[in-house]
Amino acid sequence: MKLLSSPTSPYVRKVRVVFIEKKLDYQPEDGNVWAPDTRIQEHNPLGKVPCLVMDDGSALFDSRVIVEYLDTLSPVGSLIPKSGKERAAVKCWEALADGTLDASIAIVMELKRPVAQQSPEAIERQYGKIDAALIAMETGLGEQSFCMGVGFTLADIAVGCVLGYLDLRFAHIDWRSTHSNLARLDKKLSSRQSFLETNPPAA
Ligand code: GSF
Repeated sequence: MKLLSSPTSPYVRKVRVVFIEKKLDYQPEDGNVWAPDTRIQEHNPLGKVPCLVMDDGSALFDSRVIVEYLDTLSPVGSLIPKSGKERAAVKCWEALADGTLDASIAIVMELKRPVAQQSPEAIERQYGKIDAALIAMETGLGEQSFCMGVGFTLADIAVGCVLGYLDLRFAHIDWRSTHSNLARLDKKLSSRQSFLETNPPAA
């Protein structure tokens, strides 16, 4: 399997962490989907990474679909509960985390526009989503060892990728000083081989 990726994408990192946690092999293929000569749309019409290209040439996207598929490939370290409310709760954690990434990237993209075309209101609205999501994660995690309680799941991976992305692109947000539960989780995740191996390069 080939993973069309980029070095700093937090959605890509989520998939790479799952590959490593599940002890599954893959070939990373880093690229720049913004480059004029990108060929990403040969595999993902949406033009986005991550995109998993299977040995038969078929493609899977987006990151949620890919990680759900990877979790079925190996009995090693199940990351998503098989059914019911527990499964839905893990995927809701992932939706909360990915939505925080969506808001973060929306700000990054808005700030790339010429200043005269930037919308402070649009940026503020996205920051509001990030702030509310961090509070929800902090509260949901609480004093527990992991997001879902005692066991490590995809929820922790998704949240960990958000925290790492905030450190990469939003170093001015001192989330650790106001979200001590998340700071504890981040410290714990950062020592896992899967997070060590996928640390994004400095901005
Ligand atoms: C989001 C992927 C995405 O926005 C997922 O995989 O979960 N819902 C999707 N990827 C960005 C790179 S990055 O900012 O992480 C991407 O490929 N953007 C290119 C574009 O044309 O939007």
